[in-house]
Amino acid sequence: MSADDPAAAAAAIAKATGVDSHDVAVVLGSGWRPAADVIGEPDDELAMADLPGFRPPGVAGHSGTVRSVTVAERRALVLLGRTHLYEGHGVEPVVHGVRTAAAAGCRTVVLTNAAGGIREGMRVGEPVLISDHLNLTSLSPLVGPRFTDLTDLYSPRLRAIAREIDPELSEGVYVGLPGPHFETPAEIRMFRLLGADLVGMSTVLEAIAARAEGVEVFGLSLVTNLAAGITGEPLDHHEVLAAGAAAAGRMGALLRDLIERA
Ligand code: 6GU
Repeated sequence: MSADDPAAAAAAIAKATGVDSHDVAVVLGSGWRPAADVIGEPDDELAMADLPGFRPPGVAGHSGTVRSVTVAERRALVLLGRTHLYEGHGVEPVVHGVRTAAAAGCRTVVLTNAAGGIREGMRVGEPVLISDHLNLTSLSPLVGPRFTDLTDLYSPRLRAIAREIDPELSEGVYVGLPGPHFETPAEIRMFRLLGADLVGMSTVLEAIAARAEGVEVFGLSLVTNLAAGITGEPLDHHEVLAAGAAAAGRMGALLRDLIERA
């Protein structure tokens, strides 16, 4: 086992928490930090810096810890922060959290993110279930002849459970881009023509890596701003954090109930 092997990180988590196997992992994206406390009090909280293969995230709104949280009969790993492609370390660190979760026993991964809303009528602060994605990073986390099927990548079963919990939830297609720049208004018009509803800089590679591990994937975007050219206002990372703080209660409760029923 090499030092950056996800199995090494899973072993470190098992040792630090005294828990052999976790059930569900939740990756909290930009602005989602305030939802963490609503999921539940952590039994343990570990610094990503102390776990093999993790790169502490450098973005505001990402704190870089892994919590072990008991939710009813389930034990969840909550990753506060993720590594993005735009940090420049390649694909491996981007999917390390998801692979570690799989190695730690998780059969379900919940991927959350902050997204720009493309679809007409979307509002800032609106949560949207990811129904499918367009991977426009031009990359794959898989190497070699691993011809992985991505049909129903975002679990219809878990989406149905989420809509039972929160019947107001809509669904949308998420475009994943490398960033770190936002899109031009012309690009947003193109994505709309391609059937996209949401745009962001994460999630798609993690979802593919999770599928390849046989893990059920659930994706949830928080619309933190309307995509370029829709309002005429420039885009700014601070509105991402503000929208997250405002939606934290509703989002944390949804995640908690979903973990319980996943
Ligand atoms: Cl508008 N674009 C991208 N690429 N990522 C975002 C976003 C927009 N809003 C939040 N994250």
